[in-house]
Amino acid sequence: MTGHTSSVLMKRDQNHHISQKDIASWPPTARYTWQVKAESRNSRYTSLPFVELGFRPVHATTQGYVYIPSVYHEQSEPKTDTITGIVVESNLKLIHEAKVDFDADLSTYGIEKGVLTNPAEGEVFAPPAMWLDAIDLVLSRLREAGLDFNRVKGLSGAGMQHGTVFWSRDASALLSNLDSGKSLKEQLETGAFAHDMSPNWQDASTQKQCDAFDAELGDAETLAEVTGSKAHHRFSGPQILRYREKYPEHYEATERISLVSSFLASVFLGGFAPIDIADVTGMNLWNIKKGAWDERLLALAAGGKHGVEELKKKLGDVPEDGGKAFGCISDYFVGRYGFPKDCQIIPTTGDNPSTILALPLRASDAMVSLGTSTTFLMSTPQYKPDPAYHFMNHPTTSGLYMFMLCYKNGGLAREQIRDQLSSSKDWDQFNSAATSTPPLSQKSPSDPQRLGLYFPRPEIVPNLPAGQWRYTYNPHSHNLTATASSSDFITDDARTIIESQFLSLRLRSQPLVHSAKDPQTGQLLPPQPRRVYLVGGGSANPAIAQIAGQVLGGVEGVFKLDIGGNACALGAAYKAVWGCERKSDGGGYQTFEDLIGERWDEDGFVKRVAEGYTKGVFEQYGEAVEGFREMERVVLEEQGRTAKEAAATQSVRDGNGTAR
Ligand code: XUL
Repeated sequence: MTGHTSSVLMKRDQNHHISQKDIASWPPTARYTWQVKAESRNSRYTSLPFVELGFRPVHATTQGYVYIPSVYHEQSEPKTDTITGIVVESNLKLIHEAKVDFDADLSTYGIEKGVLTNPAEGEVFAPPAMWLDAIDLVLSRLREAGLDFNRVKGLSGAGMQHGTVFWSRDASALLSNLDSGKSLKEQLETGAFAHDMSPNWQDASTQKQCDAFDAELGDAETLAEVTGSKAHHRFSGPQILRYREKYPEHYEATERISLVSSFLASVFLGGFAPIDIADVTGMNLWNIKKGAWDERLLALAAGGKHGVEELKKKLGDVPEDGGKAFGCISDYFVGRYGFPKDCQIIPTTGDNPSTILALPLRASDAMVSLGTSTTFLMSTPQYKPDPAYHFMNHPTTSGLYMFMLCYKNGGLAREQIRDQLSSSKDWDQFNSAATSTPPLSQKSPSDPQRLGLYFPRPEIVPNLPAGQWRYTYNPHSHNLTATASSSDFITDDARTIIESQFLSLRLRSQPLVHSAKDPQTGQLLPPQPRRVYLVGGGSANPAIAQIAGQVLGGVEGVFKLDIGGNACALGAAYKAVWGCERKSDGGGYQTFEDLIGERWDEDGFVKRVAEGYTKGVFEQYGEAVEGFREMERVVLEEQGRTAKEAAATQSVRDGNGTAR
């Protein structure tokens, strides 16, 4: 932003400033129409579009006029079996929340944890028709919860990343002519899809296609350099390639391919919505530096150069601006629920990009989502791709990237140890075992450090089969010794498993963090995150929070988002607030971080739950990172993984990318 801009509410056709006092005196049920005008350095009252104000907001501020619902796949525990609608005011306060649990509410689809499986081929998928039912159901639950849809000024959402939805050639006409007297499913299920299932992020059916993707650009490193990630089973590029090979007629009959996020936006828009600028980087098809589809990878997915244009058409254009509305809501939702006709559809994004929008995350802040799986997210201006993890475009802010580590083993692995400790599945027992064991089980500095890997499910980071491994590491001699077989459980495992999960995060995020001054003493501290934010089910556990701070550090400490709802949904709602209310001064738009930062109620929204950097302990874990890296390498080699995969346990490579 170049010039200073402030917005005021203006009564329509009158140059009359509305003050906080005026707003407070409005009767709550009256209907008002106001215009937002901008005072900027160069021009008075010119640049902002007209904004209708419906009923007086509950907590009115001079900017308080937007109510946002967000529909998404839940980020925290478990990940793919719910859809939630939340509503926030423009001051970011959560006012409504409703949930649909696929297994409990939509069991007629025969799903388990929200998905269907075909184990013989490693397939995991879900019917988009079920999501249509879930959208109608969650909106009717919001209505039951008292939401007046007429107040909703904008809507965004988040969808499970990587999943693809294949629309038919009739879909566009069907989407734009929906009858609000009938359900979405009734009208779309039979004609709108070229294929009735959508692959899920847990799908593992595409090894052959992944090998082809890695090989297409030379190797996994180059693919990661170009697209932000090496080939992954769940990524849409390999999934589209397999879909075309397995169902050639369905591919042929596909007019448009959406991600789950753009599927949501398309339904709300009543027409095909573009794929979002962050979610497109979870496909292995988008050239991040060029900001365009990579034609070599499109040709691979499409079966040759001749198919590139057709596939490009199926995928559509990807707008750079994650805040610019796609248009107004479909009449279906106006008629059925009472949304205002001009309710704006703001680009929807993936569940992980949405999660980093749940707070004004600063560079060097880390977010750890502790659900069934674990994800580690950072917002960073550095582009340092590596096959071991993901770099994605930031959903709102050009020049920033999202760094992500995604583990399949998280909560489930901790629960397994908890259950070995306590037949009554008691977390207190697990926590007291974890906190009474000294760091790395070292009773004295000369003791070796105890390390382990605990994977009840095959892991992505590193690429290992299910199993448990335990070692000791001597940081002085660098000796690593296998100590026990997988069945040898001891009480120390409660601590070792938490340490193991955080050591893996520390190992891989090392090159993205920097030295900073201790706010109390002014002393320069070793490189570490400024803050560690915990979200998701595991964030409520004090033992996990304490060990997170000891291993990862955190100049200002470890924090928990304490705002109800959950991070992924809130991020989507905040994105809608930003899209609807960001100011423009002609030279650009107010950034997401600035807008949310201004409205962010630090004391109300986050809670400091544990110490971060602790001198001595942090350095002790620094030594353990070396042993941990070596342990992963040895186990990978033992399991017959390639030397390259073993080398991928190294921390991120140096090298600067170009910001988009
Ligand atoms: C990220 C990933 C998962 C899904 C879960 O790459 O696959 O986090 O987004 O919803």
